Amino acid sequence: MWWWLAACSGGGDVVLTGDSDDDCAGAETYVAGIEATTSSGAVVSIVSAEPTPPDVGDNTWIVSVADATGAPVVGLSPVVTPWMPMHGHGLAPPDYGGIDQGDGTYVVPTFDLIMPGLWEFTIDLGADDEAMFAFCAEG
Ligand SMILES: [Cu+2]
Repeated sequence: MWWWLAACSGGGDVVLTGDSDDDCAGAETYVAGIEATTSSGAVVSIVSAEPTPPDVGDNTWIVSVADATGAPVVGLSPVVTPWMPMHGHGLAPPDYGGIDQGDGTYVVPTFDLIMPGLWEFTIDLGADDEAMFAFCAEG
């Protein structure tokens, strides 16, 4: 399959077997509403993910942002950046800007996870105030 090579050429220690157990060490188990806290104390939550759990192919997320007291934060421009740490690559385009729904939720444009394995998702609220999730795309 061409995309294995396209995605991972030059990636060094690339595992191309179908056994993803080792590939996904460190992955979190996705549940709706899963939370991560940024360095400033904001709480980022993935309130819905289609498909559930995140998987190879097109994914559409809705995330929410709340402050440390739980109050919704509006007016942000959160940016989601998927990354495969074991392969040293992301996606093209690399970044997906969440669209403010005005109630503390943000719709993330569809992104296409191009291969199975461990994906990290950095969500930058601006000024490098980031939360991160890590999920296994089983494929
Ligand atoms: Cu890869």
